[in-house]
Amino acid sequence: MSKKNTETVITFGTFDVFHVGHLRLLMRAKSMGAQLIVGVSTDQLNYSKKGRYPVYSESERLEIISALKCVDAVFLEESLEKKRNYILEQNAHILVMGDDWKGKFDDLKDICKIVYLDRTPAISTTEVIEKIRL
Ligand code: C2G
Repeated sequence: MSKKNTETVITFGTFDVFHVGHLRLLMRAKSMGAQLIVGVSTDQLNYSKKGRYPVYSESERLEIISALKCVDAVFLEESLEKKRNYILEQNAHILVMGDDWKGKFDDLKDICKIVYLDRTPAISTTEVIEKIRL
């Protein structure tokens, strides 16, 4: 008899101008465990990292992500450096990130399993914004 997977998966992202690359990442993350918890980065974190605010506000992005069938819970990610605290607070067993973050969070492998998934090619929020601008 196979053992039931009861693991909690956690992932983080901005998920601005939500697209199919985001959806596929979240669906694959969910398929690795029983629950998927998503840390949605704050407007302020984006500003400090990218020098611009997201198109959709953090409350709109939270609302969209929390409505997805594959997502069980959401919270706001205020700082990239707080990942260890978030993982421990949420009792997560597996951290999933897209491979644009490959290697960046390997120092957390003492508290959870780390999996980097391939990004969906040829789609990004920046490209969608550019397409609409043209
Ligand atoms: N993604 C993907 N394929 C794409 C675009 C994005 O698989 N074509 C994945 C990213 O690799 C990431 C997730 O979707 O795992 C969210 O992407 P972003 O919103 O761009 O997240 P980012 O701003 O990189 O996250 O702690 C991380 C921060 O929250 C920032």
